[in-house]
Amino acid sequence: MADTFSLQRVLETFRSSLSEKKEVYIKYYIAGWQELVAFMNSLGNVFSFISKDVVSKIQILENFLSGENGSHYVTIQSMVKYELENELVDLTKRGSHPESGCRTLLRLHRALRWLELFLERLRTSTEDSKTSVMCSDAYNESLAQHHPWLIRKAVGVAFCAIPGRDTFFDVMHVVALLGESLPLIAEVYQITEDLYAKNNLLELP
Ligand code: 1PX
Repeated sequence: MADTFSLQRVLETFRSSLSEKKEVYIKYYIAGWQELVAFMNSLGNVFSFISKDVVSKIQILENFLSGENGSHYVTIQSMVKYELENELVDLTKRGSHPESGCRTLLRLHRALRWLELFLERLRTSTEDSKTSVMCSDAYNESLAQHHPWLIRKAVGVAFCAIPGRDTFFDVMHVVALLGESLPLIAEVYQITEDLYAKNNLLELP
């Protein structure tokens, strides 16, 4: 399965997620995540607790998108507006909307930052760099701040099973593409980050 992964496809999917007005289409945003999940699954069972969580979050967003209010879930911008205006978000503690689109997407958004940091490390790494170290450094700098101790421990175990640098480059095919995909992922991340910051949504429970 690993050889069917292409960073090119991830790149194209995230590129399609940006509208001309720099809004982010949820349909393509989650499609990008689906590609990443497929890749993670190919790495082995150690990662399945991580990919299960991503899959369940993708599913929540897909359900909104195909549901009766789907038209409000076309972009991240329209989702935020709709859910806030209709009080569909638990803002400070979990209550009647524990699985809002806003809080669900926020989890993926934070993980996108991990990906950005990891790929940047991979891009600038040298032959003797260790992927497990790049992974955990990127994790400590991003997602770890939002995870309790037990999850951080489990994640630490998974990191030990990460394939080496050569495997990553083999699987990703085009090293040069990293330079191209990073700014794009960073842009999607930054647009979402600014939107969430403007609406005070960065700490949703
Ligand atoms: C070319 C390289 C591609 C690598 C692709 C791999 C993409 C991995 C993305 C990981 C996404 C993790 C999403 C986590 C979302 C989350 O924070 N969920 C937690 C909170 O959710 P809740 O609903 O309870 O508020 C949840 O508790 C998470 C549990 C699972 C642990 C997540 C650990 C993430 C570590 C990221 C490192 C992945 C290593 C992949 C190896 C390539």
